[in-house]
Amino acid sequence: MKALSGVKILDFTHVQSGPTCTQLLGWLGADVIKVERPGVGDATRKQLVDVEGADSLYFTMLNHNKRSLTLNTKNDTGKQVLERLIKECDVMVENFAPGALDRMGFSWQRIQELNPRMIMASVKGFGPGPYENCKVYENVAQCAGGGASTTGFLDGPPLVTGAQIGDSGTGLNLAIGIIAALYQRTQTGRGQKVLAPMQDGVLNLCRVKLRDQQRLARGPLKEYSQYSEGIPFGEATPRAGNDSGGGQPGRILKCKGWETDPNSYTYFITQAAVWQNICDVIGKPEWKEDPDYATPPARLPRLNEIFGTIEQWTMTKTKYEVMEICNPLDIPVGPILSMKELAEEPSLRDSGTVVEVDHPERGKYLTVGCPIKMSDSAVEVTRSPLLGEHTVEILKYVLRYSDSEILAIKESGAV
Ligand code: CAO
Repeated sequence: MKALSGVKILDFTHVQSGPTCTQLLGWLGADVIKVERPGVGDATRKQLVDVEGADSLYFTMLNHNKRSLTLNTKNDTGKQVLERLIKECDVMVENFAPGALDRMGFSWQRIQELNPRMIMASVKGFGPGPYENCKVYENVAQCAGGGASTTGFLDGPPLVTGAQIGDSGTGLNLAIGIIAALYQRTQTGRGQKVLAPMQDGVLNLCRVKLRDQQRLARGPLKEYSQYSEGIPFGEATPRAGNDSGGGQPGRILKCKGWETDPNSYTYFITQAAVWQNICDVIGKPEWKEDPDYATPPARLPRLNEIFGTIEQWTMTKTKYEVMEICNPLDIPVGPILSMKELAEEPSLRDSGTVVEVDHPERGKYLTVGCPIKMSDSAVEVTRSPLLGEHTVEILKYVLRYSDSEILAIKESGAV
């Protein structure tokens, strides 16, 4: 028994945003049936290929715990099979370009006629408005949602982040919407439409920058480095480098070995509550009582000097030593961990956050496991399906077609 046992998902998703959502639902126990175009499949199967002839890591890492059914939904027989799937499933998830489902003949109205309990969940690049018909990929969403304009350094161009907040972030929003709609359906008996636009998802994650946009109207943002550097603010929330987005100033500081190791850095937060400990650790006990340093407001115009002094200390330690010294003193610090270090970290393997999976075409590989841990719904990560691996199984046991009907479906070219 898993949290979503018994829930059937008609998974029409591709690339990253939608598959993130359905993979999470699969981890939580739903039966996820991924519908793919015969002979082609999800485009990511063959993108960024590293093992010739095998599904790419891009695909496998987004499609665990799913079954694959090939179906040409533009073929008449294929449409009939899709109708049966819609009647059979609880949730349909898609992230096609705007209008693609309508063009296929499956508008929301038609889906409701076929199954009034159906929850129809979509990722789109934009919500209603001037850009609603646009196709969108991750970095477009990061740019249009406020992420890029507020990321990077003041003297450089806008930057996108490696965290896939537009795709994977929006996929998570969609999953929350679906689970809420499933709960509401237990009261109303009706399905509903769930929409998660990528621009909305990114902006939602950038809320502290919208906060700062409004604070800017009332004066300079004193916790930003540019304030202590005397650089005037413009009209919009500026890029803030590695400044902390909260009320406790923080920076990325060099650690021992930074000259050769690009990740020999630590994040260091000068939390007000532990200022005394910080002064002792960095060898500046006199700052504890000095009115120029003793209080958070007094420190704001001096952040460059303060972090410069702290960095003189962190440069004498490795990023791990900084952790070991600061953690017992309650000083919040964090090492900059590389992907290599994360992949090799035993505790992340133990917790199921990084998982090794075996695949018939590519052998063993690493993937991320479920980031949510539940005491009564354990997650086992199972490998992604090969294209059409479960077509016959689904036609026979989920849709209850007879052997002769399955033969006819195959002969029609629908699967
Ligand atoms: N059988 C028959 N046709 C199928 C099919 C199937 N099983 N599955 C898909 N198709 C068809 C669609 O109906 C569509 O046909 P039309 O153009 O004739 O309507 C066609 O395949 C292509 O679909 P698409 O437009 O969604 O795909 P694309 O590669 O051109 O665009 C993307 C990809 C991601 C830009 C677009 O889907 C999109 O904007 N999605 C919404 C936003 C989103 O999720 N973006 C994140 C992607 S991850 O970075």
